[in-house]
Amino acid sequence: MLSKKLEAALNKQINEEYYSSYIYLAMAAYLEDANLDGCAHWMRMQAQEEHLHAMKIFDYMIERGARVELFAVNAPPKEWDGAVAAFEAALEHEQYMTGNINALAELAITEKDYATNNLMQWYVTEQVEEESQVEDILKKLAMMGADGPGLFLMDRELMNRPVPSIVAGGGA
Ligand code: OFO
Repeated sequence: MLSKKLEAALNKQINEEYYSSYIYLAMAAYLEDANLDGCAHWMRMQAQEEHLHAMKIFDYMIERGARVELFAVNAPPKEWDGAVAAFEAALEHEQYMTGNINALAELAITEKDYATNNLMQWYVTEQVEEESQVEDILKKLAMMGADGPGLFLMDRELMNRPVPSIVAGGGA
């Protein structure tokens, strides 16, 4: 059984993951509108990945006999000041998510729930990858130039992002 505190915190995190999915979908819509199909594709894939992050917690809670509760998802912003600003906002968002995950891992340890801590360690590793991926895109954009040919090339590269999947206990 999960403690009531952890149950509430995990339910909140499911909502945070859905908000993440929503904000990336909003960025995809914004970038589609700017004719940056590759950047938009990358954001769509990220939105799908966040859905998988939410479902991994959902499935874990069911397995532990906890009660999943779904809350309303806040509306994300609609506009950013260009592709670089959208990726900067993505990085900022991932840093915020890392803070949430760290707090959950800490709570699991305080509650002596080592299985939940183990699950959270998966997310801790995942967050390192998530932040690093966006940082990498931002560095490349800074190197190649964030408008004109640089952005055009980056847009083509980002089109190659594969559809995410999470295998049991594994990564996305
Ligand atoms: Fe992008 O983060 Fe989920 O957890």
